[in-house]
Amino acid sequence: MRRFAGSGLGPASNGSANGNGHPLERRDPARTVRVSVIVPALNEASNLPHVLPRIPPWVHEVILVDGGSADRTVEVARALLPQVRVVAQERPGKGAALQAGFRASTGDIIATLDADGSTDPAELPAFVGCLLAGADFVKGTRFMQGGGTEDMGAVRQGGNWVLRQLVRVAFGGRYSDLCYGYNAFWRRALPVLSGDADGFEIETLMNVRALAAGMRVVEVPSFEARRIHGLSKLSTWQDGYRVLRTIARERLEVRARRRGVASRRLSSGSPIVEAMSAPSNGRVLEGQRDGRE
Ligand SMILES: Nc1nc2c(ncn2[C@@H]2O[C@H](COP(=O)(O)OP(=O)(O)OP(=O)(O)O)[C@@H](O)[C@H]2O)c(=O)[nH]1
Ligand SMILES: [Mg+2]
Repeated sequence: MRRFAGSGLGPASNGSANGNGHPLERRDPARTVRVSVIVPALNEASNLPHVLPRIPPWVHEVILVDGGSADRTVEVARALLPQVRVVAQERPGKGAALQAGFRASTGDIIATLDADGSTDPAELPAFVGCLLAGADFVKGTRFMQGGGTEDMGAVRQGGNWVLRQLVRVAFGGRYSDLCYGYNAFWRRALPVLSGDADGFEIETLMNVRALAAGMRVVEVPSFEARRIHGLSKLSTWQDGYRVLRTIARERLEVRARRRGVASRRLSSGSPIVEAMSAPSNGRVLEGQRDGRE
C-alpha cells in the first residue's frame, strides 16, 4: 500500500531530503503552529458554558458550526467567547457540520470536539502534542488505558466493537475505537479525510481513510463524560447502518483501485484513491501541504 506523503516519524527525516517531510521540518521554528478547533452544535445552548470557556487560550480559532439550532446556541456561544467564528452548514447532519467547519478553518492543525460537554477541551494538548511529535492523524479513544466513557450504553459499545472488527478485517488496522468525535489532524491530510459523509459516519470515514492512505495514526486515551443537558442526536441503528455502509463503500473503492478498475467516480478524483495512487514522493499531496487546493 502506498504511504501518505510525509507520514511517519522515520520517513519524515527521509522527507527532508526531497522536501516532502513532516510539516515541522518545513515551517519557520519561530512560528507557532495554529490550531483550529471545530465544534459542531445543534441545540447545545445549555452545554456550551461547560465547553467553550475550557478551550485553551493558545488555540488559534474556535469555529462553532451551528446546525440551525432552535435554542440560543449562537447567542450563548458569542457571549461566552466573543472571538468565536460561527459558521452555518449547507446540509443537515454532524458530518456536514464538520466539513463546513473544515472548509472555514485556517489553522495548520484541525481538531474536532463536541458541544454537549462529553469531550474535555483540557485534553487538547495530548492531541496536538502527538501531531507535533510526528503523527499525521490523532484519534481519541475511549477504550485504552486512561480513557473511558460514561455516555455509551451496552448496545452502542457492542456495535462499536463489531464495526472495529470489520475495519480490522477490511483495512488491517487495530483501532481500539471507531466512532468518537474527538480527533485532530494536520491540514494537509484534509483532502484525504474529508468526503461524502453527512452524518455520524464522518469519524469512521476519516478513520478508515487515514488507514488506507497509510497515514501515521496515533490513538490518544480520552474520557467521554455523559452529555450534560439535552438529548443525543444519534440514532443507534440508523447511524450504525450508515457507519457500516461507509466501511463497505470505502473498502470497495480501495479494492477497485487496487484491481485497476477505474470507474468514473474513481477516476474523477476520489481523494482516497488519489492519495493511494500518488507517487511515493508524495507529489499529489505536495501542493495541499502548502495549503494550495
Ligand atoms: N451543527 C450540527 N451539529 C450536530 C448535528 N448533529 C449532532 N451535532 C453535534 O454533534 C455533537 C455530537 O452529537 P451527540 O448528539 O452528542 O451525539 P453522541 O455524542 O453520539 O450522543 P450522546 O452520547 O448521547 O451525547 C454534539 O455537539 C451535537 O450538538 C448537526 O446536524 N449539526
Ligand atoms: Mg454527545
